[in-house]
Amino acid sequence: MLIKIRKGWELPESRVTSESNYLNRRDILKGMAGAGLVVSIGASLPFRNALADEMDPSAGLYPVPHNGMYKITRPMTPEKISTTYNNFYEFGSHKTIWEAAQALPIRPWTVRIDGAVEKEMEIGIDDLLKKMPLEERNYRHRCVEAWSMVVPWSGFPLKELVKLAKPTSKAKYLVMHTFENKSVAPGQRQFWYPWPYTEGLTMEEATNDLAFLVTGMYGKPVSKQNGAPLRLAAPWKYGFKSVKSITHFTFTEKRPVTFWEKLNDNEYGFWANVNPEVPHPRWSQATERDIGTGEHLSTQIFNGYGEYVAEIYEDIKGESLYM
Ligand SMILES: Nc1nc2c(c(=O)[nH]1)N[C@H]1C(S)=C(S)[C@@H](COP(=O)(O)O)O[C@H]1N2
Ligand SMILES: [Mo]
Repeated sequence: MLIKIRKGWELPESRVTSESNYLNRRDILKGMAGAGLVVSIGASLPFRNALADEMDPSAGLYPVPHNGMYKITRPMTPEKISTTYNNFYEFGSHKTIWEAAQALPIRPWTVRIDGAVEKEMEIGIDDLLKKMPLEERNYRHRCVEAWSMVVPWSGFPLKELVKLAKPTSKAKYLVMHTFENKSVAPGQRQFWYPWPYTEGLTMEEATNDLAFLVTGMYGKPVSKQNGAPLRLAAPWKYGFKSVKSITHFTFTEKRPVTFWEKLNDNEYGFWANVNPEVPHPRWSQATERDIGTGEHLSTQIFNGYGEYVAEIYEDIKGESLYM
């Protein structure tokens, strides 16, 4: 295992606060690697075992430099919770899909970029990773179901992918699709869902600094259940916008109808910006439960990221911006 030593300025806030699971596991792994124990002990770790990390060809890229711009005042969610309490309907409609998701093959993984771009392209995930400036950011994540977490994601700004794609003036939206593979994803055999999972952002949203493509978490490659090898984090919007395991980006003139919108446009819209004052038709959005601490917290407008994104919406009239 390639171990990089961080410089002082790269230290994440979690080192100085309390994310003990994150730190302990890393230190333990380093110790094990030194003692040549990774393979034998790794295979028995319950969640994301060291063996899997070793086999991911991107493992040596992490940890990446920490970007401390996005401050978090809550404890980091322990890795064993954020990797075992998930929404990923391709693998089932309950929270414990982490084991089923291990069936997803994540290499080779080709990403297609097409639509209103200068030149359509296909690029392998490891070649894409080489071209992109990887960094770590601690982000809050707020699910529309009123639970939330704080995760140290690694990845690169979505706007860097937009730059690579060179969209034409016709591009108004960036649409993102998840893989389609019924043989490994039992949920995709349920024909009443509008597969593939599809999400979209306006170009202004996609090129906002906050929009982030995740390739890692907790200083390692992102787990399959959390959307390996490439997922979105759009932390000012409800979690369902943050599409996992992306294989296809397409730039369009027309607004896409997204997965949840197709299923129920009364409850899940295109915009889905977090707002404590706009209830879901079946429940309040005023508070949220932190899945790490169990605490109930007041939900913030734009999930607390208004300083970065509120101005995007100032001139948009007649749209349901908060559902
Ligand atoms: N492809 C795909 N992406 C998805 C989902 C899904 O079911 N399929 N669920 C979404 C929802 S509702 C949430 S809250 C987040 C959950 O991300 P997490 O499991 O990393 O917490 O993923 C989002 N991305
Ligand atoms: Mo969600």
